[in-house]
Amino acid sequence: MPALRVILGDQLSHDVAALDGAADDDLVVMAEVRGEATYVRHHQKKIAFIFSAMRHFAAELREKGRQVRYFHIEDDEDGPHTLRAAARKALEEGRFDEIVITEPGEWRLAEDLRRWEGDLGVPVRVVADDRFVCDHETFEEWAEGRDDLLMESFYRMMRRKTGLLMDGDEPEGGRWNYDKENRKPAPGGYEPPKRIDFQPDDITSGVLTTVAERYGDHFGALQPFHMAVTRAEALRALNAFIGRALPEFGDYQDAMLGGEAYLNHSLLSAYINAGLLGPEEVCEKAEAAYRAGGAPLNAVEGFIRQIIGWREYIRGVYWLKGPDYAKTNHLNASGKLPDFYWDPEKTDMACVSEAVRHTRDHAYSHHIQRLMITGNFALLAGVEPAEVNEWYLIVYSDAFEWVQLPNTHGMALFADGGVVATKPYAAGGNYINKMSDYCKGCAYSVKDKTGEKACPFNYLYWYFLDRNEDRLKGLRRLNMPYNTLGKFSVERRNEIREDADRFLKSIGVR
Ligand code: FAD
Ligand code: DLZ
Ligand code: SF4
Repeated sequence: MPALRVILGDQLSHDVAALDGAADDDLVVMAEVRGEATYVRHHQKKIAFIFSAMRHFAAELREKGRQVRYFHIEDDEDGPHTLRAAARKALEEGRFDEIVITEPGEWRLAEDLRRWEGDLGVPVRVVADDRFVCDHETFEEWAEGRDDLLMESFYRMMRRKTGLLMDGDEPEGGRWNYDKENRKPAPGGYEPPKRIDFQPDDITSGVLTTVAERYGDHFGALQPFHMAVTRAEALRALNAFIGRALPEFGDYQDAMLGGEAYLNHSLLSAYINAGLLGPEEVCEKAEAAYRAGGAPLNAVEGFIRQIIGWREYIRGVYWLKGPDYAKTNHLNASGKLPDFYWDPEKTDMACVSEAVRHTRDHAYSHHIQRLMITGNFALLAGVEPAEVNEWYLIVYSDAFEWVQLPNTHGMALFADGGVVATKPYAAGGNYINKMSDYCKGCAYSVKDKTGEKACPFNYLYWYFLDRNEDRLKGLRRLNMPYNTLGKFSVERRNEIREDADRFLKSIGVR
């Protein structure tokens, strides 16, 4: 008897493991379901991207001769509301002797899958997701017995494993990491490369109408919609990035510029995470550009490190630590997420307003905005990790829990007590002023350290160190700021506490 082969919304790769060895009479099941579209109130653009990419992928499967049972969200009144219910409905419509599914990217669905066999009455075969460079066993072996899970050592293992940017056994150019060269602010008048605006076809237009009707009250701008929704389009986006933006990707990786959402970033995360592009093919193209003299080593190494280093490492941590990871709250943060995370007009902080505006308009903001603006602010303000995690899962088109959670909970909030980061990524206004042009147009003064007009990042930074002294003072990499704080007078410390308290109350964190 044939098998049911279930493909999830982020498994849109023609070589996905659930399709390995598929017979002609096997049935592929894909389902747009309200359970997935609303378990958190995803950004409208994120839902549109996933539904449109799913519909295009199903059409491609049919063109290749596969039989596909596709559940559309428009038929949701009478249709299944969960992925398990979709599988049940497909089973009722034919005779199948097993379900094959690629392991999902979230604990929530992995746990649900454990109930499928008993509930549906057919064997369920869950196959490993081999679209990653590092499998679970390799990551566990690497992590075993280590005092700390330093990304850099994991990354070197991945370089050796893939052979990317290797010169025999040595790293290309003699160094593993060129990060020091990748911290330049963008010069005044810098014009970032142009991006391809993909125009919605009939399928995407239909999805946009449906999303507007059903999820129009979710956060974010649905229009204009210019994302790639097929592998062919994603490949065009990749090639355009390699040709236009990669050469200066390294230089301006940490930079921020008013009005510029993308700078030299690749915008490929949503496509890689959904399965339209493979992580290794992306890195191979970047390496080929370097070998052909089209991009410098600092840019290409920096880019490849993000993918075979950070991305694989983050996934490893998610599965290694398990569902309890999200329950940690090392800094005991309990504040409420300020309203301005949902509305950029509700804050006078130019940097935060800009990051939230990009997030609202594009379901995207680049790494430094996520880490050093919205993440840093939530860290300094002491917002409860669960609220921050949910925000990040909702607002970005590339957000799936396996990648969102360790980045937010660990890297940005230090809520895991230092699994992912060796110290909190906390910074005051000086850092933001150095790496951006935001402060020039801000209602606050980055030079002022205390008082009504002072940049809130300034006093919140010291207040953060002050209130977490017991938990953080022993960290070697915080010796310098704690030495400085130690020299502050009692009056100055009190002034910082008063400013912070006043400000946090005014924005509803307390
Ligand atoms: P580029 O800057 O061009 O980087 C190239 C690629 O490297 C990305 O496409 C991505 O695949 C990978 N990458 C880079 N950094 C990371 C990282 N830290 N973890 C995993 N992959 C990385 N990334 C997500 O894919 N989904 C998320 O939900 C997500 N949430 C984040 C939350 C916070 C608080 C932070 C600090 C980072 C988060 N990231 C997340 C990582 C990173 O910010 C995004 O991958 C990146 O901004 C995507 O834009 P890009 O494709 O232009 O990336
Ligand atoms: C994020 C998402 C959304 C919005 N909708 C669907 C859907 O309707 N059907 C589906 O199969 N997947 C969807 N996804 C992705 C899943 O929620 C989930 O995040 C991933 O499959 C986990 O790896
Ligand atoms: Fe942000 Fe402070 Fe600069 Fe304003 S002054 S943009 S709040 S860092």
